[in-house]
Amino acid sequence: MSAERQGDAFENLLHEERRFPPSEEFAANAVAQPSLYDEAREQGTEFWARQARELLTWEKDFTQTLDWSDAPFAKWFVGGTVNAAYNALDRHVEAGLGDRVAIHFEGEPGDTRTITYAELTREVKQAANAFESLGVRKGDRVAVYLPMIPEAVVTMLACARIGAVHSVVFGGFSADALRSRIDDAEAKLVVTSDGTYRRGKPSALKPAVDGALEKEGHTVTSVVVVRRNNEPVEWTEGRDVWWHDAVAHASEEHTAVAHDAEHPLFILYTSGTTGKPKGILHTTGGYLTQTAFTHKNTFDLRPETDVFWCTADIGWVTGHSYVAYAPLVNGATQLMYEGTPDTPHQGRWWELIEKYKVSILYTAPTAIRTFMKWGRDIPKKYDLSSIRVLGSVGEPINPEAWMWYREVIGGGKAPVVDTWWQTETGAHMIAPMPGVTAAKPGSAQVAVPGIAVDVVDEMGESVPNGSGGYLVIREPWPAMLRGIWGDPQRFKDTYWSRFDAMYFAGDGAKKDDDGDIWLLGRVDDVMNISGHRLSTTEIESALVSHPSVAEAAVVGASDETTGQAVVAFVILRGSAKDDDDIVTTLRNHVGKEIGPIAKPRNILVVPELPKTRSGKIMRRLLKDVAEGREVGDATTLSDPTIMQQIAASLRK
Ligand code: 6R9
Repeated sequence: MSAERQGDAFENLLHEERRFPPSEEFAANAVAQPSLYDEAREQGTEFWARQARELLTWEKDFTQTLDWSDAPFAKWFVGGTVNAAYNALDRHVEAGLGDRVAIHFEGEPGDTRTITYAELTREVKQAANAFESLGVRKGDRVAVYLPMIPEAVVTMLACARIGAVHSVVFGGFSADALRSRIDDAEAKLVVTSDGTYRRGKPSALKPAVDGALEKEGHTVTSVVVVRRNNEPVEWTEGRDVWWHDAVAHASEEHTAVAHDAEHPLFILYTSGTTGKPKGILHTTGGYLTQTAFTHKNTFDLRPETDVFWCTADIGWVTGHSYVAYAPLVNGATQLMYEGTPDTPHQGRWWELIEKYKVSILYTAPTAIRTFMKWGRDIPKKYDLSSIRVLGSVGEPINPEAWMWYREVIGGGKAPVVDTWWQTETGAHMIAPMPGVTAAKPGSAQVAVPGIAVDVVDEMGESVPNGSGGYLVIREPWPAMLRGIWGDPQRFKDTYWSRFDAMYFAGDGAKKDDDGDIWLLGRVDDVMNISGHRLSTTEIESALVSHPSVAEAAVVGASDETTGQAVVAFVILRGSAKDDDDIVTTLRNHVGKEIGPIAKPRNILVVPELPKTRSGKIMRRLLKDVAEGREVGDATTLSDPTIMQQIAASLRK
């Protein structure tokens, strides 16, 4: 869909009249004051140099803030050396904060662990020693396939400590998806667990790792396995080692060597418009600076007293930036929860907030809409008065959900900060500052201080207030991706070729009459399901890989709960039978190929697909069908009667 068309659909949002300025008290004491914007404007990149020195402890100071001579490949904080794990851990212990709780962990079955900074530091040092004794060296890649348990954070920080590059693969992805990511990054080590708990039952992870490594030709030499749910697992002697053998017995002494500011920190795969996922590469100094800066300012962080809870899984970028890194770099206390929001009951999250006195909650609109569906009576049963700030991320938050969030969870007074950013941007890029910005329900509003975002038209010209177009970023930023792993050309083509000297985000956006930014969703073929990015092509490839399917087209249709839902149109092979079974079979097939999150909500069997003369599937027409609208202009189809044929077949 073009940005213009999307803009029309969201026209009503621009007439949002409600404003929620911060209370006087909040504004007066806020971490981020209006002067932050002035400083950022006046100081240019030096603003970031100041933040880098203030927020991080450098072993060697940098000599140049930004080297953009090889654009779009940026180098930030040139000449500086820094260790991410030292910044997240050791320095807090050295400063006498060793007894502060770093992580309150709550398992789905209700088991708990309280881990102080001193304890977390010790465990990360042990893990670093264990990984090194398994042959992991600086620059090696480590695949992480773990549930939301503390060992996930320990593993990521242990890699960072050594200078090994972690590649976290979401635990919901299949063995095949894991294997392709292991192969692309040529990972040496995999860290996993026997499994986790899901909806009150043990759920396995290790079998997917075994499946991924079944076929020869991979680069993995060891698999470290955390015991979590005590389910029996298959064991490959010589390759598999238990975490409690390898890590718990390792030495507690480990010196963090500082790495170059541009040393790779991690790779995180995300969906692109083609089937092959992109390995987004982040490096150390700039990433840590901007994640720490935004965590502190967007959320008005008080590390001494706040309890921060970001509900994202570490398999997504939000779980990297705002679980594994920023909260620890800022010395905060955070909650980590393993399970689902409705186990054992639909009030679990609110019970946790009451129990741990969570003061900052950061979650996704899809979760908020689910809670709305369950009803406000459930959260009303709990004491949520500890909540000070509410964050939203992952997709546009509709004004109804925004209002509900503020009223029901935030007691009608906690500021809601809607944060726009991407795997590629590493950290918040557009977000109100809770003590400065008068909030508007549904809008992410303004660029983070020091960040240059704009909305432009087809020609790359900045659009006036009241108009829509494409979201771009005009200046390099510290946490920007440094490339796509192993594919510099794709990096240039995907982000830097649509407009001259601007980063193309792939999102449509509008500026309202005040110049505030409203995000309108993706303009490419990437879908956003419950805040998770999936590419249409990836799911189409999975469908077509089934012997019954001749052709497939996938669209993201708007869905009240998940934002978008996967709707698939398939043409069956002559021999296949069109019945209920085939739909179930294909849904499960996609689940197996990619992961349960990618299972289509609907699969519609059709006789033909709408294609242009050049053979490109016109997904916007299918989207009209999927969303129950009258079908738009179909004149460029090679066969303009196709849409009637499809409609007729669906009425059958
Ligand atoms: C952090 C994250 C990125 C895509 C992005 C956009 C959508 C994220 C949003 C939002 C509207 C927000 N998105 N936050 N849209 N308002 N506050 O989600 O990263 O998984 O890479 O997804 O998500 O479409 O382009 P990632």
